[in-house]
Amino acid sequence: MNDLGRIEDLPLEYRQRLTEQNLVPLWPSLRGVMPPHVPGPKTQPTHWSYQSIKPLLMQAGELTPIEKAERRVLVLANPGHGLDKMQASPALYLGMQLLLPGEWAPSHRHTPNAVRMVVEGEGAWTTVEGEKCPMSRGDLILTPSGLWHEHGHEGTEPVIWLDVLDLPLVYYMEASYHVNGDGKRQQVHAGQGFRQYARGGMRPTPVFQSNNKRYPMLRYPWADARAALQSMADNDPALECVQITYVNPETGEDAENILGFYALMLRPGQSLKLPARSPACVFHQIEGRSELQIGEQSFALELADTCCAPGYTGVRLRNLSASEPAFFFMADESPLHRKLGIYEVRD
Ligand code: GTQ
Repeated sequence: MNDLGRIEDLPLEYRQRLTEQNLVPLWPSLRGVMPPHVPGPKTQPTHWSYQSIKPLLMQAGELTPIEKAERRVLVLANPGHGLDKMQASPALYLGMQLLLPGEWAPSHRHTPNAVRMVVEGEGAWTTVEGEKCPMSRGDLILTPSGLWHEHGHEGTEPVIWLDVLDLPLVYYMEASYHVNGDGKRQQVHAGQGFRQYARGGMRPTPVFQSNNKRYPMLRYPWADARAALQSMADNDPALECVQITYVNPETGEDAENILGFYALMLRPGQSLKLPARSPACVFHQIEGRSELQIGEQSFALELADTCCAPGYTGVRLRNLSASEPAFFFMADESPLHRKLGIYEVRD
């Protein structure tokens, strides 16, 4: 590779004249913005332990009333980007949210798309555009861009969930904003997408009414996702990667526009090598214990732990139990990379 000219090679007076006109010479920075063969990621492989997060989140519950927080969240920030950037990867934001019994996080809507993966506790719900979605461990609930949503809690124990948003990207696009509701509870209407679309391969027939909702399914119960994975594994004992994608049941496309969401099962004792792909990816342990090798680094994942892998990096997953399956929730930037035409699989 030939060496390109450095900024220091240019006379100071010339550099100053460029700056005055808001001009920059490309060649000293060309290799930096387009490095050879692989990008230079800021995203570092990072592990967040749920056992470490939980007491700090409970303490936030004592320190900050919900009225002073609106959303009581500790953000899982990737040190490679700087903690103040509040991002796990270029497009992924992760937060652990606590709602205490009787609390209410009022209705609002915002441009970033969000999902919730329920980690612990019963009795909370999220109402999305009038559809009340109960929150149980492992359930995935969508709150896509522009849809009104609020969280409430009628149970007796704290409820904690993982928020996954495309906030870093939408913020970078200078398109991130929110709108508050009228401070009242949403009117709840009858009908729930997870009942309407209760079985794969069957969708409601629109004889009198069209099924033209952009987001027909807002809650994906863990019981259904788990059963789908288990029956895939039973159906084909040779199937290496037992994984499902959360999709829009009307179109079969990704559930949201920018981030992709998946559940993955490792059989007892299974080790699985995922190829290096261009998008960054997040792994959250829903059941079991595992070891994750991301590039050269290894992490031990306990229940409800979360890990982030940069793009262009192979990931090896290993179930640490010889008798029980392990389950992960995953989120990645694949839909975005595909739309941009930059999606790649390397090996
Ligand atoms: O629950 O609506 O983690 O608006 C960040 C922003 C959660 C939410 C977050 C939000 C929410």
